[in-house]
Amino acid sequence: MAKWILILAGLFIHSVSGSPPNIILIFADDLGYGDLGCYGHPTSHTPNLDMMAAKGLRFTDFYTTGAVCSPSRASILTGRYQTRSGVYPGVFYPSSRGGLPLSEVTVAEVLKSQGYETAMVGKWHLGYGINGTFLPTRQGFQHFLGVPFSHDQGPCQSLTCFPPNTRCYGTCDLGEALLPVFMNEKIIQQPVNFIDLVPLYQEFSKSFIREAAQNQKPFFLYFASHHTHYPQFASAKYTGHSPRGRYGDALLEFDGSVGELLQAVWENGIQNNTLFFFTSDNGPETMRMERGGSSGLLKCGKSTTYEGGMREPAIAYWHSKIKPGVTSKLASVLDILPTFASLAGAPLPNKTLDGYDLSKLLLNGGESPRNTFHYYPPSIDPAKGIFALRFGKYKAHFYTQGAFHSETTPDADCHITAGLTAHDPPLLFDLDTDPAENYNLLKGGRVPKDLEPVLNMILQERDRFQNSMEYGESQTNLGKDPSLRPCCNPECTPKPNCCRCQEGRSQK
Ligand code: CSN
Ligand code: MG
Repeated sequence: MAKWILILAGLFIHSVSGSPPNIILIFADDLGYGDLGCYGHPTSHTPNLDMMAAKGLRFTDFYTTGAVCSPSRASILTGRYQTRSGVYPGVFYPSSRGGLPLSEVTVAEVLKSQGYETAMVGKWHLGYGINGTFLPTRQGFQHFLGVPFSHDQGPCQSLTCFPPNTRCYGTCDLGEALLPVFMNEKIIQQPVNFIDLVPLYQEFSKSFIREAAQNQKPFFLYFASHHTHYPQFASAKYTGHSPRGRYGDALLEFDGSVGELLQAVWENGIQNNTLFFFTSDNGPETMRMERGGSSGLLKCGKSTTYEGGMREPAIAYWHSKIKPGVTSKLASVLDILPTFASLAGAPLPNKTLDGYDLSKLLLNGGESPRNTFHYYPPSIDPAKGIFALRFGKYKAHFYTQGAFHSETTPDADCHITAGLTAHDPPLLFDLDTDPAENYNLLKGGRVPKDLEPVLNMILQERDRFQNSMEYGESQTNLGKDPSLRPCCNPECTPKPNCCRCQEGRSQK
């Protein structure tokens, strides 16, 4: 009798407080601020993301922490700057010894401990290591289907572009390993067949959603797309269908996969209890010219600390919960873990976090607790620290540097020839009136009287932040070991060409 009362009371409390929401976190790769239809691109077709933007909350001032992949991915999963986890400088390679340290607590671990079913699909890029030490399955994801690094980190000949046997666009010579597809910790295909890859991801994602819904288990799906990173590819359904060319086709396939996730949620009747969050890991590779992405009106792109490198499109969509709107409140990938933890009623990890709980901003149109954002370059050097600081509407650049990834547009500040330059006083921009960072408010290093108080606060915040930062040991500098490159036939020779398998069977 007492037992039944307890169970009934438990059910009642559960229904009053609402069950924890399902969360689908969609992360694009190298997709810029200007690449989506809903962010103003004239020839991108992104109807599903545009629908999410129209019916959800679209962010205008959302930042990623890295102008390249691995650091952004470390931050979105841990709620911490990449300096703390040691995911710097640069990115991981297939033969890197390091990875996101297992001592870090990921949002998947936070949600799993609350009873969530957790899965990851797509690009990991947070290390592989000896015997797969750093795979997603070791970081809180119960299921993983995907590639552990970037798809340009395999030799070009492993890329099956469309139509088959066509040369991939550009140079594709980062070749280290034939690209493997992992199911959990096992290689099921090597090299990747790009034409079938996204359909494979979709099947996996849909059955994960269906099973969790049928078992009435809350779930967390981290959908980390390879699109729209170079070299662009798309399955037959999408190839040749975008007026924007090959980049547009890749984007079309990405948007189509978002549409299928939406459809799966609707089909399972869980739309009132499922949050979709979309953003991208870093700005566009403008050096790919018309085959690269676009940062829209923002300055420069990937690998720079200008806005185009780190300000990203972002959309929060939750049918019947989040009111449609646009927010210019500051937000970041750092805020994902605290926000998701709050929505799930999960305790925060016992770690120094750099993110804020944005659940009030999402659900009640409330304020954002964030008023600052700190910009680290890809080549983090503790002696220099942050390159730039966002303070309210102002942005100060203490260092600027162009980059190879931001070549070819007419703005010479973006190019590799624009070497590392220190600015004292900093360059100062008002991003509300000048989001393109065209007009330095401290021209010729002169500080107008009315800007002195702002500049002082900025310098104080910089010092406070730099003094409080605890740098973890660099994980990307632990060296490389070619024997770590994933191979489905571990004993075969000569590598990497002998590493060929299909569904676990070796291919001769
Ligand atoms: S990234 O792109 O993974 O999206 O950051 O595929 O910075 O040396 C970046 N890099 C390979 C890449 C190398 C990538 C680098
Ligand atoms: Mg990237």
